[in-house]
Order: sequence, then C-alpha cells, then structure tokens
Amino acid sequence: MAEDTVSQRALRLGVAGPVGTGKSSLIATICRALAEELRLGVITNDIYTDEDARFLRSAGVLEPERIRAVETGACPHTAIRDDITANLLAAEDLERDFAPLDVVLIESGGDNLTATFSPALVDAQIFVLDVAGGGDVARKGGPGIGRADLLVVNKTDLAPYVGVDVPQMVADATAARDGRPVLALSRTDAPSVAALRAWVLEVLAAHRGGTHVPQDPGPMAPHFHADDEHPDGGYVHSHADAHADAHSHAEAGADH
Ligand SMILES: Nc1nc2c(ncn2[C@@H]2O[C@H](COP(=O)(O)OP(=O)(O)OP(=O)(O)O)[C@@H](O)[C@H]2O)c(=O)[nH]1
Ligand SMILES: [Mg+2]
Repeated sequence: MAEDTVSQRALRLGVAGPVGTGKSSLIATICRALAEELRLGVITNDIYTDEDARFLRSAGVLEPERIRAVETGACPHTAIRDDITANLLAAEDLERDFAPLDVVLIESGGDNLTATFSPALVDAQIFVLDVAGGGDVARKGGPGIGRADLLVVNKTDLAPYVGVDVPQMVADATAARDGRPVLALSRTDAPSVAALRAWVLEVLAAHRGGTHVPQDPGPMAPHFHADDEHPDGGYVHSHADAHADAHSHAEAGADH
C-alpha cells in the first residue's frame, strides 16, 4: 500500500542555509544525539570538493561509509531544487546499501538566503542562520526563513561577542514564519540540542505515521539580469556569494 511505502522509506531531512552558518556541525550534532537509537545516513553537497563529507567522517559521528558526497559542480541550489537527480540517486543508494535507514540527512552546499530543497528530494527541511551573520537577517525573509519546516538560529554562544539579541532575532524570525518553529541553537547548549533532537524525532514519527506532508518553501526569489532591462543598464544579480564565478545564466530574467 502506498501509505506503507511512505512510512517505510527513510525520512529525508534537508539542511540548507548560507555559507558557514553551521550546517555540517548541526548534522554532526544530530548524529551524535541520535546515532544510538536511529539508523542514520548523510549526503553532503559541495560545489568542487567533498570537504563537508570529510569533515563529518572525521567527526566520527557515523561509520564513514554512511556519509556520501555529491559534488554538484554548479550552484548548490541547482542540485537540491532544479535537477535533483544526483542527490536522489545518492539517497537511494545509501538507503539500499544500509537498509533499513531511519533518517537520511542531506546538507546543501552553502548558498545565499534563497536556496531551498525541492519537496521531491526531502520530506522536511531545516534552514540555518547564525547570529554572527547579524541579528537583522531573520527579518530579511526569503523562502527558507519563511517556510522551512524548522528555522535554526545557530551559534547562540557567539551572541555576546557579536552584539546580537537572540530573543529579538528569534522573535523577528517567528513573526516572519506564521507560527512555524524557530530554534535558538548552540552545540554547546545541551537544552537546545535536546530540543533539536526532539524535533527530529517528532518529524520522523509523523513521517512514519503518514501524517507528515512535505512542504515546498517556494522557489528562489525572482531576479533579473539588467543588461537589457534595467534603466541604468547595470547588472543586478541576487547571488551575492562565493560561487558567483561558477554561475552562468543563459537567459536574462531567468528564475532559477
Ligand atoms: N561558536 C560556535 N561555532 C560553531 C557552532 N556550530 C558551528 N560552528 C563553527 O562555525 C564554522 C562553520 O561551521 P560548518 O558546520 O562548517 O558550517 P557550514 O554551514 O556547514 O559551512 P559550509 O558547508 O561551508 O557552508 C565552523 O568553524 C564551526 O566550528 C556553534 O554552535 N557555536
Ligand atoms: Mg558544511
């Protein structure tokens, strides 16, 4: 029966967010918190390297074979949203090789605020911000901040050093999310790690029970290349991040 098939497949849980906000560390934290009671696998996405997979293997949180790298060779959002083939194959291989798995965690390559997973790839997704990125980021919105299943405000232990008011950042994020959950997290703060663990177990239970419905946070914000449209003739581009060089846009105004 279809419902049984759904409940027996591993929960695929995506972790996205800007570069360096702590996605790999959060996956390591989830693995540490749950590896004894759940059968876990991890897939990482990096543009050119398998560095995240190597980091997680060296963290010793799972058998190294359970951590696989997809080298996207392109913008991270392409591989988690537009053409998810490589990630789907990696997830299916991992699930087959280590059957049965309970949860497969999929880390997106670090991208900007607009990258989200396709609901065809993951059942649920976490979007990760960190306090060091500035307290106002939560107010800036975007599909991940607004509609990921869980928004994590990470590295709260750094808040005093960067002058960020965590309760205010959480309140701003909550206001942008229509009641969806926001978790202030630090890997050094045990109660916050316990809350993360509880959230994963809750989503897994809903997935198994057939009551969890994968949500699409929505596409990237539309953007355009102003070569032929902008009155100033400037070049407007919304991907203000490190992989810009690897980027090619065939069509002006493409929404990808
Ligand atoms: N103080 C503090 N540092 C953290 C925490 N979590 C992660 N970090 C640090 O933040 C840096 C980036 O962490 P990663 O987990 O590599 O971040 P990422 O989002 O996976 O990075 P990319 O994959 O490169 O986008 C590392 O130096 C981590 O040690 C935390 O809770 N507190
Ligand atoms: Mg990483």
